[in-house]
Amino acid sequence: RSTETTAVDDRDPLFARIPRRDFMKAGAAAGAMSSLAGCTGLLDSDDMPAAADVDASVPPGELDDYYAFLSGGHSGDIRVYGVPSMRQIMRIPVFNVESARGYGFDDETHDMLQDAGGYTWGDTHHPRVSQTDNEYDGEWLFVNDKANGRMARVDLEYFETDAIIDLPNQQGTHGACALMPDTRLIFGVGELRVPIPNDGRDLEDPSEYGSTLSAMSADPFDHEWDVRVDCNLDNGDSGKNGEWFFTTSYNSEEGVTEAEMTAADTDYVVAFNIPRIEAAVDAGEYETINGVPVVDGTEDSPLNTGSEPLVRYIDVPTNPHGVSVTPDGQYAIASGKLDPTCTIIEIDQLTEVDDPNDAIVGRVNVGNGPLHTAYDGRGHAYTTLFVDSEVVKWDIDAAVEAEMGSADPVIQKHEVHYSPGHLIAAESYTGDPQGDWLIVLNKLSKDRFLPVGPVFPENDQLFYIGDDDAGMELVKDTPAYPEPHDASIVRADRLDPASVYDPDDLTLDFISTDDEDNFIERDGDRVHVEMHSQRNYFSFEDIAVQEGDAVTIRTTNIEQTEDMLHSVAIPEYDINVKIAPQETREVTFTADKPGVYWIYCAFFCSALHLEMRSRLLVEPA
Ligand code: CUK
Ligand code: CUA
Ligand code: CA
Repeated sequence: RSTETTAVDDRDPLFARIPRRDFMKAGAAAGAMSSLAGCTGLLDSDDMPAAADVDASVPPGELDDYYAFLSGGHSGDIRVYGVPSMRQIMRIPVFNVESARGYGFDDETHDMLQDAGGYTWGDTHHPRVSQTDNEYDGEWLFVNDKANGRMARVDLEYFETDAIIDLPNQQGTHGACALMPDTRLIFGVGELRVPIPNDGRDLEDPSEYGSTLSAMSADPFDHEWDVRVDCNLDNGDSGKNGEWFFTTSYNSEEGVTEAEMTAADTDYVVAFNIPRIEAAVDAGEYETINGVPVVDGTEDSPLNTGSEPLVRYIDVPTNPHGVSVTPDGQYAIASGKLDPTCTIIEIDQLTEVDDPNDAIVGRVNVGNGPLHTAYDGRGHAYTTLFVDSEVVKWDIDAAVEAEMGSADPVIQKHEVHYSPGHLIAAESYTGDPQGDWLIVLNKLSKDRFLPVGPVFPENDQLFYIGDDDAGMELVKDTPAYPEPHDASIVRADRLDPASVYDPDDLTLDFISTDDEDNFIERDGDRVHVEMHSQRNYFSFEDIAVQEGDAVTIRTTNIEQTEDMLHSVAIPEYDINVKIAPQETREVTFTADKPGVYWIYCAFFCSALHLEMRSRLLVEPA
């Protein structure tokens, strides 16, 4: 393996580590993407650099080619990595409170978390970036909360969570994905069957439980409607032309115990006909539950009869897990989990056939415990094998042509360390995967890192997959704090993050250095402070209040220099409000403890950072 980096001067900086080729993807990076749309399936790996020529080290001072957004699992956040370096660049708190980013501390983010249920944690699994015309547009990231039945939106201009929807008819939002090609709707997929509404009725009657697919608009981020089904729903992915949304179901039995949920030989891929469902909503064919229109998509629903059923139930081997749609939109591929096969469903057939099982056009034997499948845009699928601790590369067309259950389409198996869940290839969820990098999210790391006690990190393994002759090549191990489930890998030039705030994007007015902007005002027992900060002061040396006052402190960081952050930290009042350049935030608290409290800045901002402070004086009542 060459560790040398090729000279970068005459190359597109985005592909600094990939030698130039007469390379359609490089042309795409230069803006020719639209004219190439649809032909990328014709690429073979001769257009990609050989494995031996690729260097994933990314030397100091150089930038990565891709962003990877990994879910944090029950940490409740999103992690931002650079690929191929696998350096963790940032974390975005979503359902968790995070002091270093002031998230959950200032009034706006605190109220957002309170309005979304007031929980202190969530369980993020599926971070999906918005797309336009089946390409990432870099605007939004959406992610689920499997713990509390919620969906969140992250603004990728500021890399911060700006909206959370609590889904009242759903417990355990697992799958999450936008409707392609244009992110017109966002779907949260309800995993845990519960009574709907879950208000104490039918506790002991699981046959009355159900789950929902919930649809939200992207911007504004609003809950639009639900579809109710009897079975559970698990992972989800969208077709590419706005018609079908797919989820797996492992509990078609409507069971409660593990034995009941694994009793049947088959479960479902559930295919939702989105235009039909929307027509039903428009026609008023729904019941309003918890303020949300809920359409009946159960198997016995009157809406599921006739030539265009709302929801189609496709039988697949018992307890499937992942489902993902091929980049060309032709197939939905479901992974068997308890069955060693992946089932290939031809999407266009779903509107042709009477029996939805007739849309199954292939079944490939990949190995033990298949969970998730990713794509390289060259006609290959890559499936994780949880039980075998392997990734298997196989040929999609060959699998459609082969006999059902054949292992012949398998091209290569590569061991991973250990027990992989998701895997994700660069831009695999779009119509045009890049075909160079693949990250495998391993649940166990065992012996791969220095021991750190009984809680082990996970292991995110980077593979180079651009060289079909050399095959998949393991490039590096990366320890991960528990626990990423899925990721989206997005070409860096598709994002355009802000480096300072635009005050017009914020709800609070900017507080300048003008005297009239800066004041301490009392109204009864309410004290309102407006101040600004910059290196190395806050507007007021002292803020004097009475014990019991309700105090609001609004602060603008007037710095125009990027990367020059301050915060408003108040010891023993549990407050740390981050203020980035040109940002205005406020915090409200009750001054219930008399004494002297040094308001300080928690970001090390200058040589006089420690001196950057003011006194909060709370006079006893
Ligand atoms: S995931 Cu949520 S259980 Cu396989 Cu898509 Cu890990
Ligand atoms: Cu501002 Cu330290
Ligand atoms: Ca089952």
